Parts: sequence; structure tokens; C-alpha cells
Amino acid sequence: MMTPMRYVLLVLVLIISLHYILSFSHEGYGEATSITHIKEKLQGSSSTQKPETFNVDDGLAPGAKANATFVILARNSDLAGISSSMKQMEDRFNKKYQYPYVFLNEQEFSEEFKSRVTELTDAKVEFGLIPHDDWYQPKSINETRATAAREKMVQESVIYGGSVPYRNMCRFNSGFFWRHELLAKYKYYWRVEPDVTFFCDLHYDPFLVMQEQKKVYGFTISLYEYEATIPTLWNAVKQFIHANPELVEPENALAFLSDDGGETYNRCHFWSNFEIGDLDFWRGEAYRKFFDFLDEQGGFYYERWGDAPVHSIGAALFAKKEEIHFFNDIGYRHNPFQHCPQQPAHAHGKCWCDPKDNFDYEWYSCLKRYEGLFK
Ligand SMILES: Nc1nc2c(ncn2[C@@H]2O[C@H](COP(=O)(O)OP(=O)(O)OP(=O)(O)O)[C@@H](O)[C@H]2O)c(=O)[nH]1
Ligand SMILES: *[C@@H]1O[C@H](CO)[C@@H](O)[C@H](O)[C@H]1NC(C)=O
Ligand SMILES: *[C@@H]1O[C@H](CO)[C@@H](O)[C@H](O)[C@H]1NC(C)=O
Ligand SMILES: [Mg+2]
Repeated sequence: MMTPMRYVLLVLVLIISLHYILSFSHEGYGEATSITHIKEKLQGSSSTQKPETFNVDDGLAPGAKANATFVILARNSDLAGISSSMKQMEDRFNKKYQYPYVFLNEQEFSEEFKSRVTELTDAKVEFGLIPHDDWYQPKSINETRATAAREKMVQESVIYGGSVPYRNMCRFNSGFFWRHELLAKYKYYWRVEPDVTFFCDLHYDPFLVMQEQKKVYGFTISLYEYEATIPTLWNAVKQFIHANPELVEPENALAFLSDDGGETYNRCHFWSNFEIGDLDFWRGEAYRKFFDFLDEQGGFYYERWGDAPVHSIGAALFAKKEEIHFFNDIGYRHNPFQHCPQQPAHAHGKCWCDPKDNFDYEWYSCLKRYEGLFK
């Protein structure tokens, strides 16, 4: 039995020790980076070692270190799905790193949207309006032909085959998001979509991987594109290469895209709902000219060219294959596929996905072709 007097004493002792420990973490933010260090301090350790400085794995907030931002294209109606994705991003990674967010929309974001997403993070959040011509179907598109193409795709049950907004989105993501004024001050971006899942704690900063290893494009899932959405895309690509051979990188990743040296497209692409990339790569001469050429063909509207194959073909042709990075330890799901890290990454990231539910070597995955580039 504890007498009231003893109880009061115990509480007092607890308060005093807590105060003592806290005073250390205040005094030496850069010194008391771990329990071990705090213990050494309490024991009056006479260690002459230099105090540990921050590293990305110490659990304290170092703040954004790379020139980078999240980019989220969204409608006001995406608020619930965006909140879910963003909360996970904060919990799994960004509460330690504090990278800013840029939201883009062809309509004004509502006050509710802005306040709800802003309260999910301590980092800076900016909201941008997309310039009219970067989003809407260009005047040069023959609407009679575009309408007929959409109707045919609806009959063939092609996913989003009848949608103009979806086509606007694909064209914008291919050729315009990286030109938006709110992104001008950044070099790297991480694209996030509504209703995705991040399964694992990230113990490092992927933007620093991009920066330090000079990567230009990072992915987690790769797969085959629906043929019906891109029937003439590869012909256009071949025309572009023929007219601009000097823009193609000699150490490219063409073997990821084609099994016959470029004659035909095997439809492999990186799934662009997840991307960590170098904005300056898209801004560069090769990709910019490539996009402009594709845009002139009208295939974003006469077919339904996706930003995933367009980005992937651009990255594979104009970057070195070593500059394309597989973020194997980022557990990620966008319905209906997921990448679940295998051991030991699974345990290291405290991932909550089932390691057996992993798209990497399913028949519809292109990961083996990516890995084949380095064999
Ligand atoms: N502002 C705006 N954003 C859009 C529009 N359509 C799609 N988006 C965004 O563009 C991205 C891709 O759209 P999604 O609808 O997720 O397309 P998807 O990933 O191919 O398909 P599902 O996720 O399976 O529906 C998401 O970030 C959407 O929020 C649009 O008309 N306006
Ligand atoms: C627009 O497309 C339709 C259908 O393909 C074609 O008949 C028409 O000539 C085109 N119009 C112009 C101005 O090119
Ligand atoms: C960040 O990157 C952009 C694009 O490369 C560049 O213009 C800008 O100066 C960079 N900012 C800093 C602080 O390095
Ligand atoms: Mg999506």
C-alpha cells in the first residue's frame, strides 16, 4: 500500500527527473540526438568524441535539405483522398523532413480544401491555378475527329476512353506541370495522388538520393500500357528520334521500352501516379522538344496518350539508364497494384503490407525488364 505522502514524493521525483531530461534536449539539440547520448550526459561521460551531428536517420527533424517539393494535381472533390494520402506521407516521412507542398488545379481551390490540407502539415503549402492553355484542349485539335475517337473508345470499353478532362490531365502532366510558376524554384518533385497508400516508414530522404546519386527519375511500379490508348504513339516516337538523333542519350534505357532495338514498343512504362523526379530534366531541350512534337500529333486527344508512357519514353531515351532509380524500399499502393518491400527492407521500414502481395514479378509487371538493363 502506498501512503498519500509517499505518492506525493514519487510524483515529485518524476517531475524533477523529467525536467532534468528535457533540459538536456533543449540545451543540446545537436548533441542529445539519441537515448545513448542523453545517458552519457547523465552519467557525466568524459568522452572526447565530437558530438554527433544530424543524420537523416536520427528521428529528429533536420528540415528540408534538398531543393524539392511535393506536387499534387487535384480537384476540390479529391479532398478526402488527398487528405488520406497526405496524412500518410506526413506520418511515414515528411513530419521529419518538412518538404513543402504545391497543389495545382485548373479551377480555384475552395477555402475548405485549402484549410483542410494546410492543417495536415507544418511545412509550407502553396496553391496554384493552371494557366488556361496548359490545361484545356488546344484549338488546333479537330473536334470532329476527337469526338469520333472518344466514341469509338467508349464502345471498346477503354478505361477513361470517353473523358476529355482525363485527356487534359494526361497532357498537362506530360508537358506542363513542370513549367508551372510555383515549381520554378524547385529542382526535384515527388508526385502524390489521392487515395494512395504508403506502407513503410522512410528512414532516409529520397530527394537526397536523387541529388547525391544524380538520378533524374524514380519509380516503384512499372507495367504494360493498354494498346488501345496509344496505337500510333511509337510511330511518333520513331519519327522524333529519326529527326533528332542527337537528342537521344547514348547510354539510354531503350531496352526497357523495346525488345527489338526500337522497332516496336513493348508497352512498358513506369506508373506515373508515383514519381520522384528532376524537374530540370523535363525542362531540358530534349524532353521539351519531344513533348512539343507529340503534342502536335494530337494523340493526347485523337487517342488517349497517358503521361505515364510519355514520361517513361522520355526518361528512357533522354536520360542515362543509371539515372532511373527503382525505390525498392518505398511500400506503395495505387489501386489495383502495390509494391511491398521484401525482407530485410520490410522489417526495417516496419511495413504493414503483406510481402506476398507484391506486384514486382507478376506477369503484368515490367520490373524484370528494368533489372535486365543492368545485367
Ligand atoms: N485539377 C484536376 N485534377 C485532376 C483531374 N482529373 C484528374 N486529376 C488529378 O490527376 C491525377 C490523376 O487522376 P486519377 O483520376 O487518379 O487518374 P488515374 O490514376 O489514372 O486513375 P484512378 O486513380 O484509378 O482513378 C490525380 O492526382 C487527380 O487528382 C481534373 O479534371 N482536374
Ligand atoms: C476534321 O476531321 C474530320 C473527321 O476525321 C474530317 O472529315 C475533316 O476534314 C477534318 N477537318 C479539318 C478542318 O481538317
Ligand atoms: C532550386 O532549383 C531550381 C531549378 O534548378 C533553381 O532555379 C533554384 O535556383 C534552386 N534553388 C536553390 C536554393 O538552390
Ligand atoms: Mg489515380
